[in-house]
Amino acid sequence: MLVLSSSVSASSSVVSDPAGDAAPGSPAYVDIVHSKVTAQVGRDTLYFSMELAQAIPANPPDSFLGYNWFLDTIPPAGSDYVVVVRFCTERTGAACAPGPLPRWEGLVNDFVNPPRYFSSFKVDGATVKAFIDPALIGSPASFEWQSLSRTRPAGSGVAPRDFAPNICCASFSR
Ligand SMILES: [Ca+2]
Repeated sequence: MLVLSSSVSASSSVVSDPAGDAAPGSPAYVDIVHSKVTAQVGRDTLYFSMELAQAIPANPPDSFLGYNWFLDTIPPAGSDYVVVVRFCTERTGAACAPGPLPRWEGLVNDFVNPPRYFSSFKVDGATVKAFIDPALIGSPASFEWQSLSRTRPAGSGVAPRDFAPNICCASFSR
């Protein structure tokens, strides 16, 4: 089959995940059904998206929601960056940046430096979208990745609610 690429999307890494496999008691809007990384070469942008089994409420009743893509860009194996879109409230705890609550925020965490916040994200019904300057993650040509969802911050001791892929990792190259 001959494939002609005419759009800005050049390469994608897509993971499908079953509906209904999130941690028991979780809302369907943390149950991942698709997760994807796409290189938007014409814009030198990496597009991260996650589709959930149900639309995220416009005003979530949750104290916290987190949608994360863990990226392994540098050997040896292990996460070097996390792309995060999260919903922060007065009940979240200490995990979020100072500012008015509740609100959504996007950030890249490299586990060493302070988080770098970005505004190029969108919570669009059942899809969470983040558009990242590759320089924020060290401009890798390829990386391994795994996405996950949370209803409590990482430091809370509450495990992620769902993973895609369930077993680390998917491979992306641009
Ligand atoms: Ca799922």
